[in-house]
Amino acid sequence: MRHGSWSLLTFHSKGDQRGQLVALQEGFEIPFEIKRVYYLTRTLAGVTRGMHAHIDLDQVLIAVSGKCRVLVDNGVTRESFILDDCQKGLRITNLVWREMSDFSSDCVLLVLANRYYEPLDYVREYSDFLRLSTANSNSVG
Ligand code: T46
Repeated sequence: MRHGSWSLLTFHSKGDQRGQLVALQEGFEIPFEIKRVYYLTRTLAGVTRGMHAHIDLDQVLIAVSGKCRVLVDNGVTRESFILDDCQKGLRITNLVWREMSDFSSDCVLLVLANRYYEPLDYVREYSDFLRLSTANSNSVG
């Protein structure tokens, strides 16, 4: 049985008296090949984003400024994280339903992904997600 999974990563800061610097390298701090970087900014108050899962996508979400909430759900377990620290990244693997909400007005949510943008990789209906998640967990040993 294998369901989608997530984990919280911690990044070291190379800070000194001038300020902070966090470096992210493929294969070191980021445990996959980085094919795409995007960021969510200026999300309006009260808005919920996401509300989908991916069939084949590994991502790390980092609030480099401000904060937001990320709810993750693999069809069996759900967990809610407040991302408010640029030294923390939430890694989300395949077949995890995600909802991002409670964005502060200064929130910049940086996302690193292991694949190029592919609209067909999105699962936008929760019932489809549950069906795929169950089928996937039954098909692997
Ligand atoms: C995810 C969460 C965390 C592109 O053209 N290229 C891209 O790489 C992406 C990610 C999006 N887009 C276009 C597609 C839409 O027209 O940007 C527009 C907004 O995307 P979307 O509504 O999918 O954004 P969110 O905030 O709901 O979800 C995004 C990612 O799409 C998704 O993969 O995991 O952030």
